[in-house]
Amino acid sequence: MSGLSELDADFTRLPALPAGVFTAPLQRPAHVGEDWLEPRQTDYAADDHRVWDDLFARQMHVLPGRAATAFLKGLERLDLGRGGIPDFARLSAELGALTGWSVVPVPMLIPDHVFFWHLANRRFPAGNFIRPRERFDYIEEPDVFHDVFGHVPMLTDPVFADYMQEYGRAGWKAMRYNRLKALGALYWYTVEFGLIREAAGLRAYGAGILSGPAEAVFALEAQSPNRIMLHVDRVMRTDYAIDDLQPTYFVIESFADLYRQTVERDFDRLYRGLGAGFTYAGSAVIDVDDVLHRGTLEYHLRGGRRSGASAD
Ligand code: HBI
Ligand code: FE
Repeated sequence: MSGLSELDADFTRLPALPAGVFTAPLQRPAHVGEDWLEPRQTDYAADDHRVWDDLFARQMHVLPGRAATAFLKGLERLDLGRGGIPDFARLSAELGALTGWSVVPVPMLIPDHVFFWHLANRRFPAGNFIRPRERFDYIEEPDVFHDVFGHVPMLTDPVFADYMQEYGRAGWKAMRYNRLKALGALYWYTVEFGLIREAAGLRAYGAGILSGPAEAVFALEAQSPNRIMLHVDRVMRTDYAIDDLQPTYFVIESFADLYRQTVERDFDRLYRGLGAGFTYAGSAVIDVDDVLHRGTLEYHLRGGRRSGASAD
């Protein structure tokens, strides 16, 4: 068996975790079942909808000329700027007609294997709540703005939509080898913080970049970060920062190339050769890298967010 995912796995029902697999113990709220889905989307207050509108307006000052063409097209096709937090049922009907994906509400971070199972079934689990105004700029857990504004537009792209499903199927193979950390790095450096080379220049397609106010400019224009062409084996060995700007961004040629890299690589062999930890620091540049920009790493050398370093 090769490729990223378990070819013979049946994902119609939530599979049992294989024996000997270690996962983070999350406490499941009493009102959700094994699938961790909310029975229905929250009724939001009027100010919740205004928070969405204000976040949306702020991003639209930053993203033209910086977000990937596929992302901007997706925003428009789903009309995510029509006002207020989108209704998941309506959004799912529209997205379903384009690529067969739906958006389902979850209360919080859900366990990896449940998250992967939803992706394998072309369901995107989205945070139900929206950040309070007091935490407008920075949140630790993904809310409905990060999840829907940041992730859902890319699911209108047919190739990216297939990549996400493949990724979900891949989770189960990674768990069998206890190499979820490595597969998580691939998610991080593509789905959350990925850049793509377009004819007009570099653009961002990662939701972590596109849903925040500062990272698009930093990722694309600052001297500080490295920008390196993405190779699947390389990124799966690379550590990442979960609570700060990235020291390195990885760039893809196209979504078709990303998809091809992940389905052609024999992940059983890759996992057998990987250690339990990461080989490369997030800031490392190695001799085989195809480097587009070698960063000064000034932001991180100054101590990053903790030290109040400036991001320009
Ligand atoms: N849960 N709600 C939610 N959102 C995520 O993005 C998410 C998750 N659980 C696990 C998870 N992501 C990871 O498995 C991936 O980031 C790799
Ligand atoms: Fe995310």
